[in-house]
Amino acid sequence: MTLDARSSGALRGAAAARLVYRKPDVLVDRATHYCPGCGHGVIHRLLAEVLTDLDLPAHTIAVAPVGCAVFIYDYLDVDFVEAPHGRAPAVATGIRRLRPEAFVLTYQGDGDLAAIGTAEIVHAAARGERITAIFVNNGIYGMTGGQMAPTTLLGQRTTSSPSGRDAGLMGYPIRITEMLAQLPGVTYAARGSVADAGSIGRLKAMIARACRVQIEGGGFAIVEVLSNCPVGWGMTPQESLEHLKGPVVEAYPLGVIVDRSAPSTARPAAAAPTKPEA
Ligand SMILES: Cc1ncc(C[n+]2csc(CCOP(=O)(O)OP(=O)(O)O)c2C)c(N)n1
Ligand code: SF4
Ligand SMILES: [Mg+2]
Repeated sequence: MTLDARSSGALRGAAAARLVYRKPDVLVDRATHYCPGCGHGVIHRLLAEVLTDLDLPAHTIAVAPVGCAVFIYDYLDVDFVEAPHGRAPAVATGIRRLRPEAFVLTYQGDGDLAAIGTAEIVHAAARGERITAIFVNNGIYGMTGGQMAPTTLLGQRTTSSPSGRDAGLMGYPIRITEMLAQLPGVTYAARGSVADAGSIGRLKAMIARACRVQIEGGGFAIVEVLSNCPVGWGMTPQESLEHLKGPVVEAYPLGVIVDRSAPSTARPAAAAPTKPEA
């Protein structure tokens, strides 16, 4: 084959090439510190995609958590403020008040949001703060060595419940997103999962909805993400995804819990009766 024939073949191949995925610029091109198979990286990528799709990166002020995702500010190229553990909603409230035009995003784990910061998240939701909260429920305190969290399943072994979580001694798991959803200040609350491709697609739609609620002037919006912590759960990444799809989803049902931004499904009011013609 001549050089000309080879290069024209390459050109035809190039013309036929179809772009199927492009890494959003806001997702920084570096290796993460997460353990192999950890769900945090998937959630970061979805956030990068949604922020890009909605043209939000330049307007975003995000609040970083304490926990395994503490270095999220190294992976997403948006402005960040680091909050003490549990205090992201309070820090986000301050940002909201000072920068009413900003897109305000919080990212917290379950130890962070559902234990150490219970008061902050409840009151931010009750006030209907116009923020978008990402709540990563991996059922454990990942960063500090796998201690029990409020979300830990009954019977689950952790480093602080080595014989398994016993309701009599340690209480029941908390479905905090359902609790928050009762508050009228909460415009949108949903729970998704990173267990498989289909779930990840649905989760992306939930994150996009929670961001749009803020853009459209709604109140507090939260997406709980059921995520895996293979190291803290003592499982391989594959086993942890199966566990996520089974017992975890059974305890924490997936779907939209409340959407007060949705157009009313009530039938339009009937037209006022008119006086019959004489
Ligand atoms: C007020 C306070 N209490 C405790 C800690 C210690 N601490 C740091 S990370 C962490 C657990 C984080 O768990 P989680 O929020 O679920 O995040 P994950 O690592 O599981 O993603 C704890 C207890 C702290 N830094 N500050
Ligand atoms: S300890 Fe768990 S949550 Fe933390 S990086 Fe490792 S797998 Fe992820
Ligand atoms: Mg956790």
